[in-house]
Amino acid sequence: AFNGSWKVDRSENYDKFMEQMGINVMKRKLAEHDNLKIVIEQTGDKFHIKESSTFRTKDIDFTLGVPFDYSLADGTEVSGTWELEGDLLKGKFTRKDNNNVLTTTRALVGGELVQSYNYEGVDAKRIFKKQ
Ligand code: MYR
Repeated sequence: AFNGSWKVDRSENYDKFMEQMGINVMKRKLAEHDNLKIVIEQTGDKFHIKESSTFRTKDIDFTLGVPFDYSLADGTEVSGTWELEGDLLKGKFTRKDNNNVLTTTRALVGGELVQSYNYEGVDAKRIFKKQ
């Protein structure tokens, strides 16, 4: 159900979230307009994700419940896991530089893909439309 090509349409509180992540204002301004697109291909419990934005293109492979490494667009490295709970994808990732935890979820809401983020008490959302 998550399968498809998704393009970011709008964000909520993303600037504050990135600020909490320690990202400077110049990078935050660029990141607000990153034109993020993700292509999701799920086969059983395996996911292949193609991420593209003004910053980079990246291929990510993971299996539900199996930890993997990922670097954020600003170079911050995290390690963690996605799990499926009902219709909700739940991710829990730990920053390698300070051991703080970033949680994130993906859900389908009214035909849109809603990705929520939490880091150190700050919540944000990015909402994607199917292409
Ligand atoms: C994926 O499923 O797309 C790859 C794994 C995602 C890991 C966690 C993503 C958090 C991204 C937060 C970006 C915030 C930049 C400050």
